[in-house]
Amino acid sequence: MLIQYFNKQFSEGKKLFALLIDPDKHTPESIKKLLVNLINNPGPDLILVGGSLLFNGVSQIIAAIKRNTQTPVFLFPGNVQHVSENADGILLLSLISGRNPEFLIGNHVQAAPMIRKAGLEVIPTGYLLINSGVSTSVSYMSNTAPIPYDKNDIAVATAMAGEMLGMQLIYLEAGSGAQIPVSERMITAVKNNIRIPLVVGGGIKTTEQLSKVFDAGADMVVVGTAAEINSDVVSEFAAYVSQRNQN
Ligand code: 1GP
Repeated sequence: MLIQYFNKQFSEGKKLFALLIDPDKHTPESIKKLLVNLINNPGPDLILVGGSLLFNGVSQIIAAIKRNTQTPVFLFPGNVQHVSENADGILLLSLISGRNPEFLIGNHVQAAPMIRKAGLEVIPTGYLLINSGVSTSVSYMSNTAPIPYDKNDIAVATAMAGEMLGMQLIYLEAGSGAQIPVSERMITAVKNNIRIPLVVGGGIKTTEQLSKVFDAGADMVVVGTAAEINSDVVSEFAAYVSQRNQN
């Protein structure tokens, strides 16, 4: 189980880097180019595939990813249509910052039989959308309001509730393409109040930002947009994490 391996890494203070691939931004050919470039370089620890709104299905892209890398591929679903047996597992997101029952249980009920049939590893994930100053796709598509940027107490209480409900990860999400990532203060406040690993994503574009988010307490960081703009950041970020973990 990948979560057991990850938990062991986190218990040793290691940091992990996940690459988010949006199927609408790639073709099987561009995926091959992206991943072949990583063969002799450090790569991500995990590849997530998904998005809040997709015009393309996820299965074809996952198949292309798996032809070109051994890195585990997990679904990062925006809704029930994004389940695919080609993946190794799924971050089963509960949008606990919101109050829309469809993203707390409705989609999960519809997806459960498909997930079980596909034999996917399931990682229950408490997903908290944090306001990053602009309206995001995930907020609009999920019809939920994000937690205000500076309301650390609300984020802490929500993450604690997620842990108490049995989630195995807490994910602080500023939204794909966010202008600013989740604040370091909020990351630290949440990290200090939960006993499960903390994932942070949204708006991380530079190694300096990556470093600050890890320093604040993130165990795993998810990067999507920066890698779409410049694919070299994938090996750059992976090399940074690898070196950091050796120190
Ligand atoms: C979005 O957290 C991820 O769900 C990644 O965000 O695309 O801004 O890196 P970016």
